[in-house]
Formats: sequence, structure tokens, C-alpha cells
Amino acid sequence: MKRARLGRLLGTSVLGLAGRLPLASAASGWDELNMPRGVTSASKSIYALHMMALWVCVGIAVVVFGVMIWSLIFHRKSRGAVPDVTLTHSTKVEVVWTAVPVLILIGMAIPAARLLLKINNNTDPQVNIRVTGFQWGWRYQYVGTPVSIISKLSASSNDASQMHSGIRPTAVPHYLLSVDHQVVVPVGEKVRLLITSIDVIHSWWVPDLGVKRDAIPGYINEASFTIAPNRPGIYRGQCTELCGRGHAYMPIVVRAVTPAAYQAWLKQHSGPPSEAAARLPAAAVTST
Ligand SMILES: [Cu+2]
Repeated sequence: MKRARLGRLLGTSVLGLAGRLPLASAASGWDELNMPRGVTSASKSIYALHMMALWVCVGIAVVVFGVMIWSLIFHRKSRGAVPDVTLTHSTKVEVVWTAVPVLILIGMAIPAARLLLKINNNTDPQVNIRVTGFQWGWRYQYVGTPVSIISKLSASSNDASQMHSGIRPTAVPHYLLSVDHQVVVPVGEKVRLLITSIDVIHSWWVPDLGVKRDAIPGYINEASFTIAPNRPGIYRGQCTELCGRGHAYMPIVVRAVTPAAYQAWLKQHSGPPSEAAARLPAAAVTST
């Protein structure tokens, strides 16, 4: 009885946690427990590599635990098994158990290295965006245009996060994963991000895009992605470098739109930079 209750409790907790995974996208069932497939060719390749490594691990586990369990059952002392004290060294066995793991590792390293080269190819972008992390938000400057936006936690999430606000966070849509100004990008075009920071180390992470790159003061890190033309939508992420007390309050929201809608959006926002954008460093220090 007790065991059944414990099982139910664990099941409920695990499923409850999975259901609440903040960045779980439209996945359902078992997919919620897995990493997202994403909407870029890089994210799909990362997912495929992850699944390949998973199944290799499952295969190894089945063989290793299979032999262990079989030995425990059929070669136990109570069945009359006696330890082999004569076998102290076997060159053949040592060669096999060294060569097999090496071959498995090489087999996994080759596609992993290929994919690393592919996802780090930042050449020939069609859109360049300079991303600057600050405590606590992100500034996006569209290179070659006057468009510059500051993206901070949405008012609804901010209000609910205040102590004694009386607002239940679960009642707020996309709590801590919504912003006041979303970064807009076109689908089907290669977007290159030039990522840096003005204070401490942050990290720009949007799982559905397959992008996670540190924002380091004094350095410019590059990352790029191309969202599949048939996947316009909203993609959410977070800062993933512990960056201070407001670390949990600097989400990222990417709105992917058609190239025509993107051009229209650019035109609409091509006025002089807002006052907030102009005084970013001071605002960054005082904002929460
Ligand atoms: Cu941060």
C-alpha cells in the first residue's frame, strides 16, 4: 500500500514538474520530458544528436546491466557458483574492452564535431542584431538600421513577482517568460547575433532556436540561426548565467514573422531611439 502511494506521489511530482517546465513548448506527453526539437535546422540537428547519444547509452546500459543481472541470477553462490581465481590477466579481453568504447566514442564524436562546425558557421547573415545583456534585461540593436529596443520583464510578471502583491503567479500567462518588447526576426533568413554585456556575464538562451551563448563584458560572441519558413511564432528563453539577484527576471522573447512583416516592423520602429535606449547604462544600473 505504502509503496503504491509512494509511486503515485513520485509520478504526480514528476509529471507535475514536467508540466511546469518553464520552457516546454507545444510538446505533449513524453516529449515534455525531453529537450525540444526546436524550429531551426541547428536545433533539429542538436535534437537528433542528443537522441543518437541517448540510444547509444540505452544500448550500453542494456548490455552491461543485462550481463550483471544474468550473472547475479544464474551464477550466484547459492546455485553452487565458485569464483574463478585463476583468471588474472587476459590481453584479448583488455584489447576488446578498450577498443569497443574507443570506437563508440569516435562514432559519436564525428557527428558531434560536424554539428559544432555547422552551428558555429556565422557567415553570410541576412540580419545582424547586436544583443547587449544588462542587469536585468536585454538591448537589441538592429545593425545598419536605427532600430534599437530594450526588452525587460513584462509588467504582469513583474507585478506578480512582488511580495504581497496578492497575484498568483500561476494566473499570469507566461510568468517570468514574457517581456515588454519582443525581439522581432524574419523566418527563412539567417540571423546573426553579436552578443555582449555591459556589466556582468549573462547568457542568451532560446532552446527552440538552438542558441545559447554567453554575453561577456568586453567580448563579442557570435551566434546565428535560421528559423524554418513555415514556423513563425513566439519563442521564449531566459538568461542562463547566474548574474545577480534579478537573474530570474530577464527573459527573452523572440517573435518570428514573415520577411515582409519584418520589413514593415523595421520601418515602423525606425524613428529616433527611445529615451530609455539612449540612456541604457544608467537605466541598467537602477532597473530591477
Ligand atoms: Cu543575466
